[in-house]
Amino acid sequence: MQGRFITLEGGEGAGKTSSVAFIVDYLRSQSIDTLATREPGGTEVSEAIRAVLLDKSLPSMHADTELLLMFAARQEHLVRKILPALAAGQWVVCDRFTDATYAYQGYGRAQALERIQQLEAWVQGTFHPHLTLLFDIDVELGFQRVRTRYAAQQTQADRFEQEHISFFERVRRGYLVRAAHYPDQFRVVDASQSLERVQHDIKQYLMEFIQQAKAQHV
Ligand code: Z5A
Repeated sequence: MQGRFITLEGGEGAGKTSSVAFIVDYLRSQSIDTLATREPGGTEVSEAIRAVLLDKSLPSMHADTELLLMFAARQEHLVRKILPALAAGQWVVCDRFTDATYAYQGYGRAQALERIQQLEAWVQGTFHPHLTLLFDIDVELGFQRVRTRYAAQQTQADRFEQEHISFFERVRRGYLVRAAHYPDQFRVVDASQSLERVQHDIKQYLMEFIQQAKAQHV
């Protein structure tokens, strides 16, 4: 079977990162060779760019710089890791991808969507995720979860997490607009549910997706 590119998207505390291992385990249980990665990041160079992007001790960055760094990290990630893995027949599960750029830089920071489209076309050509699981959650509930995690892990907010709540409301809306525009790509998961219910829904979507992939392969 050909490789497939699955992305996980959503706002703060939606539970994407918690679900990566579940998804990878499920795909492997179906004998699918699977690779997990994330954005920004995924390669040594892209992780270095991530560190700059999230570093709140740096002076504030121009919105264009942030946008270009996201795509610079993505370029490296695509050519060094994602595309080779897909060419080798692996399925790639990526915690965030270009839909995050539309949601955060486009809707969140009000960067022109046409600009993002231009960069997307430059870096990706016609390459897009085969499936995107959007973890949708009320912004305040997501923040409550993140605050609980800070307390448990004694960590602190990064540069993005310091934004005002209205920023994250715009991000959420942006994701939902994209999900409505691209119904073949997106599956929306109600991330406010218990972890068990969330995993149940993810499994249903994955079963359906694997069946489609197998049917296309025959
Ligand atoms: N960014 C961008 O602006 N543009 C781009 O193009 C890209 C990214 C690619 C880093 O992302 C930042 O980069 C991100 C967007 C920006 N900004 N922020 N903020 P990241 O993915 O590394 O970081 P994150 O999105 O902030 O992760 P997060 O806040 O940790 O969210 P999450 O991964 O969806 O949540 P989680 O860690 O899985 O869960 C949070 C807590 O909730 C944790 O304690 C869990 O145990 C708990 N949890 C999870 N699910 C449940 C359920 N169902 N019930 C109860 N508790 C739960």
